[in-house]
Amino acid sequence: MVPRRSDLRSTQWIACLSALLSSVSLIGSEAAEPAVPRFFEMAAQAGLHHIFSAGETFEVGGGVTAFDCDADMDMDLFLAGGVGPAALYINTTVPDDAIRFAEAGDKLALPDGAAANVSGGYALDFDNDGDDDLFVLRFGVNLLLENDGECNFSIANDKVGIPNADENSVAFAASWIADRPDPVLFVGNHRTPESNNSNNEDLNVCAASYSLRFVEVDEPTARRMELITPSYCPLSYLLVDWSGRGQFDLRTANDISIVEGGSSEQLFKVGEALEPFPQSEAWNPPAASGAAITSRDIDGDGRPEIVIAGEGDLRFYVMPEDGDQPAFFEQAEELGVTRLAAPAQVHLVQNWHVEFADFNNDTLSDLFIVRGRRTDQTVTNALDMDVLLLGSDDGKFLNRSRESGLSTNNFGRGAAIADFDRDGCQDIVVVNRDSPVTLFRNLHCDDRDSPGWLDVELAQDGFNTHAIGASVILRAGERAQTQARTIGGGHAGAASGPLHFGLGNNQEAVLRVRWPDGSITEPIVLPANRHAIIKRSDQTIIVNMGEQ
Ligand SMILES: [Ca+2]
Ligand SMILES: [Ca+2]
Ligand SMILES: [Ca+2]
Ligand SMILES: [Ca+2]
Repeated sequence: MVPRRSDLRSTQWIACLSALLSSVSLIGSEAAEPAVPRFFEMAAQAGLHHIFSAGETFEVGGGVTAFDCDADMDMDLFLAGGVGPAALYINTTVPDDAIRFAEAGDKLALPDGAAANVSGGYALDFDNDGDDDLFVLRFGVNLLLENDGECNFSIANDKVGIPNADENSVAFAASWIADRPDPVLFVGNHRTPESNNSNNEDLNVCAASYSLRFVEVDEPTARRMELITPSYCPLSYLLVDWSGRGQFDLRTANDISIVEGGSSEQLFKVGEALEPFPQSEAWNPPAASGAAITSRDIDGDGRPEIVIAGEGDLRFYVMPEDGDQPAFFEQAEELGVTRLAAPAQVHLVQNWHVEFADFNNDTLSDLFIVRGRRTDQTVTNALDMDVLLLGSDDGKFLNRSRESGLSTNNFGRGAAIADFDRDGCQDIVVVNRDSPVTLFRNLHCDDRDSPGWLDVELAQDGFNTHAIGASVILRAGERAQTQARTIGGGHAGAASGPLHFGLGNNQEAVLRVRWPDGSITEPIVLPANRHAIIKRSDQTIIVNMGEQ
């Protein structure tokens, strides 16, 4: 028998995985075929016209942030432009109508030249006023853009001590640590600007990466820069609660092709300082191969799995339930996520953004991977096709790229997944190198009988207004789902918004929130198909169910 997904809980199971899955084809699977969500590309129709131009400089990068900069619950977009200008688009979608965006680059109010040379960006409310601000990753001086609450931005670099130096930043993460009111920022740099623009291999060196944090709460300008070292040209940072206990450590995805002799992926303990995990604590660093990271608890044990996408096959790291050390098992082969293109040429595949989401709302997480050749690659178009993998009941993933209509052969880079028309189904925006952005509307919720869903937005008084570092543990029917609210991951950008849960045929879900300080709410029962806001105010939990 093939184990049901909810039973995938023990290390024993992991040990047996290969044997079990290799027998699937012989005994046949009882798992139901997942419903394939269909997507419709509508960027131009939605008024979204934007190109990321790589030029000679942007061998990597090309991110997009989806965030709600005017607090109207519609997700807006900040898009990197490479050698061209970055763009801001405001979501002007009217309920029950087609997705619409309005270009609003003037609201970025950037001085001459500063809108160009943007690799990506991430949203965070750095000043704790409730509005998401923007950290803009650049080939040049990075920018922190403060939001006035109506998507009007102004440069606030001095408020957090952003270095006034040229960088080549692609990776970013942020979190609020301990009782400090200000976030710690993690900035990952690729090649040094000199090295990036030179054909001289002797100059092929990774720039320094660093974190920025306050030293003294009483001295708001006193920041400490701490090097994240060694730095192997990271392309993505993600804070991962690998133990399932609310302690988020920094996982890096590093570019495969830079460091002579090879480099490894990294995991840093995040505390009062950053410390690389020693191998003596079961952290066995794999060789670098990453362009993006995503994380989600796939097997329902409350521990996150991690997927790293880069050159070649995906790497799918499973965290055993009872481990108290970061001893991940690489299980890509067993889970069916290798050789997604022509087998003989798989080493040529360049994956960029990767992200878990439940696109068909069946409670099983799916996986979306953006692909596109690098500027120096010549490969067949088939290897540029983006990939949709649907989670299935037996724990494996099924490639349904073509059937979904998602697969295009643009040279994709970054992406953001969000519900842009708030119909309950997750849509996707993809940044493409040297060709227009694509916007895929998910048609799955157009069917009246489609499965239920729940969007959960977290808020709290005081600092860390969006409860970064919180987790939502939700049960719908038999299946437990855990999602963490983090800033980071993806390729040079990600969505910052509500956590989206598919509920399958369940009419309600029971959830608990583990807040960043570790306190856990009593169970909250919520009906399906709502955009719920759960706010903690003076230790009182306020649930706003939103309209149906
Ligand atoms: Ca908005
Ligand atoms: Ca703010
Ligand atoms: Ca699914
Ligand atoms: Ca949608």
